[in-house]
Amino acid sequence: MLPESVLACPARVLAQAQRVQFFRDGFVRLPGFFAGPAIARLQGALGELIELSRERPGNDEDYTVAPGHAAANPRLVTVRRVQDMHPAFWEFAARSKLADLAADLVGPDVKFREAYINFKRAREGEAVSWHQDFPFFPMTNRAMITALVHLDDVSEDMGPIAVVPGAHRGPVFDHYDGAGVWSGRIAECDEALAGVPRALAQPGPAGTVVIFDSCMVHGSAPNKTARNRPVLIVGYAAADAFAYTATPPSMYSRRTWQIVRGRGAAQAHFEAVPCRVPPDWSKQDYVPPDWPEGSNVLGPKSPTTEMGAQGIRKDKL
Ligand SMILES: O=C(O)CCC(=O)C(=O)O
Repeated sequence: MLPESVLACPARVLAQAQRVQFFRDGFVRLPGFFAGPAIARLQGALGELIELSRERPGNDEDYTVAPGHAAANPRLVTVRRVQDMHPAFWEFAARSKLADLAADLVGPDVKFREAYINFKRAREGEAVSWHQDFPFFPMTNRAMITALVHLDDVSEDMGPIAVVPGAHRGPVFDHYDGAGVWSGRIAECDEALAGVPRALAQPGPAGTVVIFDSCMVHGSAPNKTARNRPVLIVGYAAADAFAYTATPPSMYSRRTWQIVRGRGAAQAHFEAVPCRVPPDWSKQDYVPPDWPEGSNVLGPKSPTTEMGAQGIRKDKL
């Protein structure tokens, strides 16, 4: 759906002015969108995933850990596919008002893309390079969005997500380096054109949601504080947006592209979004290890894993 058609559908959780703002600026920030109990449930689930990580000695398909990670001292960088790791995260991604928010921005038929948590540990959590999401998994149209949910209070000096207002209306930048190798980031020489100097950090209390367009230029600074910055990242797309390249194995789950609002699409909607295609993710790592903290280093492939009765993956029970 094009923005005019989305805006013509009744809003579920946003004011119409906020939807208009989203299409104009490419993002919207909703301080404290989720109240205490919803965030407390996610924090509890996160605590369980941290406990599970004590049994994981190093990087694997679910966890990326920092050097020194040990059972006695979990040092997590990223937990992937949290929708499969704990039922609270799937419930949140599929049944909470986050999916309604997605429907307000991509149209009533919404599919789930992925969910993961970036920790950005106290004093150690590094910057995330400037990038756009679209070139990682290009779609037949641009109605794909990413929501960051603050699982704790995030101040300016904790490395909150930063976005460049209006950058989604500019070009999709090359995410390869000068030698033609995938870098997963906008080249430094393109940063000014991408508007990076105008980027605005998006701090906020726990429960804040920052949601942005797939072509938004975004990144984040290091965490300079003594507190961790756990953020849940959930991606959605319009039902009629179809990926035209392989789904990265590090993202794949049986829930990838599952409809969470409305109905599936009988036809793809096509919109020209010129974009250099990413590498074939079925054959190479999602992002090279030179990304900060190796936070997207690919673990062993595990495309599907059966779920146990509690919704926690069987290999974790
Ligand atoms: O954790 C962050 O600050 C940014 C996350 C992000 O942009 C990503 O994972 O693509």
